[in-house]
Amino acid sequence: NKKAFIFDLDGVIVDTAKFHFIAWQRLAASLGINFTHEENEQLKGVSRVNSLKKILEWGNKTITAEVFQEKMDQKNEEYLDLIKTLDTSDIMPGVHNFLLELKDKNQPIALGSASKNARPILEKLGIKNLFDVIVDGTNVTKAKPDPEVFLSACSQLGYHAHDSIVFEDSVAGVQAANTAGMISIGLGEKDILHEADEVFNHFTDMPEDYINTLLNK
Ligand code: B16
Ligand code: MG
Repeated sequence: NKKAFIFDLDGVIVDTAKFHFIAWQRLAASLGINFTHEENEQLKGVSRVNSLKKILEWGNKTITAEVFQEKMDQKNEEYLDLIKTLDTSDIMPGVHNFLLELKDKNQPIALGSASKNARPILEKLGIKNLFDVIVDGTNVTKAKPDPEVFLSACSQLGYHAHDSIVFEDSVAGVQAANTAGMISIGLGEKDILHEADEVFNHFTDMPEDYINTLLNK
């Protein structure tokens, strides 16, 4: 009995969401835009370019294409600076064990992230070799909630969408998994991720033998 296990990166494997938030907040401030926590929720899982478009929209602001590119670079530099010291200790609770258990059960593992920084981050965390397939922001053309990233991951693993399970912390990502016809497991708050098939605060909150439960779904 096998399934394709597909993991989002930011907010699922590692708590980089808070660093994205700080970097976007500074960027928004540099444009004279106030950026809230609620707005940040809506940017989770959303690509860099679409995130900046939304911030400008919310702030009622237009900038030239040149400045737009500058601001995207500025945000990423800020973000890279914030995540400089990431290491194994920054892996979210229970994730490492969950991945090792999957390996032990010979289950295929993929990453499905919108981030263009996914590979260097997995390397910093020391878990890149656990992934059979990595699909990230450098491989896809359509951003979440489009299912492209997850469909690409499952087909590269050689699985059907209905035999795939996605772990996501973002509304856009849960929608992408659902649209693809995959099982969606939300990591975070139930009221925000209510579209997911099941929601847990952390991997450590999953019931014992949850992997077997999932394999029998
Ligand atoms: P980057 P995920 C997403 O990663 C983040 O949730 C989102 O906040 C970020 O803007 C996006 O990646 C792009 O990231 O600027 O590093 O290319 O959650 O899909 O792993
Ligand atoms: Mg995420």
